[in-house]
Amino acid sequence: MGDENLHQSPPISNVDQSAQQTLIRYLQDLPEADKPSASNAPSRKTPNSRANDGKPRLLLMGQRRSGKSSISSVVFHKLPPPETLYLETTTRIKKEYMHSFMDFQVWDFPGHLNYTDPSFDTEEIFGEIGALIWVIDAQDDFFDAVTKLNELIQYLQENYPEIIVEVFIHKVDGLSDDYLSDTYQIIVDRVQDELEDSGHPLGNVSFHRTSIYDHSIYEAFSKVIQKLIFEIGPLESLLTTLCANCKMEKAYLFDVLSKIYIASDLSPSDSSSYEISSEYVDLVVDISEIYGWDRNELEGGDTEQIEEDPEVGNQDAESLIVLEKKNGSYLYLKEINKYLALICIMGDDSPTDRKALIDYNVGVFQETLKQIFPR
Ligand SMILES: Nc1nc2c(ncn2[C@@H]2O[C@H](COP(=O)(O)OP(=O)(O)OP(=O)(O)O)[C@@H](O)[C@H]2O)c(=O)[nH]1
Ligand SMILES: [Mg+2]
Repeated sequence: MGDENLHQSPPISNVDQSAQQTLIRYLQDLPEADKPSASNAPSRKTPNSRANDGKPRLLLMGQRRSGKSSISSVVFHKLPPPETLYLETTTRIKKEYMHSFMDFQVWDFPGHLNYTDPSFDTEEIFGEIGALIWVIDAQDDFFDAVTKLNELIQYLQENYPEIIVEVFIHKVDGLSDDYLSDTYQIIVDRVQDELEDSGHPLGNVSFHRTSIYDHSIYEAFSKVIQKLIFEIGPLESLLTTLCANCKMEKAYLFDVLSKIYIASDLSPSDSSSYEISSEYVDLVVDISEIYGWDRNELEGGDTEQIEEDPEVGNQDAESLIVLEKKNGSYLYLKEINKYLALICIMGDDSPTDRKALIDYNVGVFQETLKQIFPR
């Protein structure tokens, strides 16, 4: 499933160039490279957060029954998609706090909420937002939803111009390819035309085709979250260098529990690579649930005790290193820390003879990442 930007968004990452070079040198087998000092460590602010508290907010808005609560439940709570049929309509804003490689919040809005109502505290809602996700039910009559979206975009551009708007053209399962591409084009054109007619700039509006019944919803969320990661530029550079050094086809850094990938190398990506990788993450999570151990207890714990106890392992994340042939390609997975896993698609030739080199480079990558996401 593809997405399309109306406008090229400005680069979000402002990480100091010398820090970026240091990170890249780390990966280029230069363990003696200077470590970025603590004072140089990238501050974890989000692009739009006026509070600069580093906790981006994702607002899920759209018409009634468009699928907002289903999206939140499936992606963040692992609700099986068919069970969303039994979700009740949302009557008040549901705020959820996600603790992961970075903390963020997801606010699920009731469909009927009217932001122009004087009782609606717009500053509280839009003042510290990371991204606004507008969900449109593509299986229903969507003209009203598009009209409301246009009004909202215009309101935001006048009052909160820095907000990123992400349009999820949702429930695309069950639609024929032709119908879907027509629907997609109609929605994009209507937004574009209305904004042009009203003299507003197109701004940062992106469109995604999504469904909770396949991987598209995770891919769309991944792209939204990536726009909120302050360190995305260096992360992508690191992954691209890793791929070049180890002859990998594609590398993804996954948030294990949500299956959102927070970065990938800069080579073109296709949905099938993401699908293979995310299914593998699922498998590993299932195995970890049986054989894994809870590392929460070790946080800030006694290092000596950890080292001595072979049952507990070491201070680093429990590492699962795998080389397995799947769908004609070898996959390599390494758990980076308790939230993140690196998955690499190795291509056709057998990477077993390069495994030591790959392990070494991935180890260096892991060390570097600790400085970006220190938890
Ligand atoms: N076919 C299909 N149905 C979906 C999808 N996502 C959600 N639904 C269905 O859409 C219906 C409405 O979903 P909700 O998540 O409750 O919608 P909502 O936007 O939260 O609705 P309100 O809380 O009333 O504003 C449910 O029956 C879901 O099963 C999807 O991707 N495909
Ligand atoms: Mg709801």
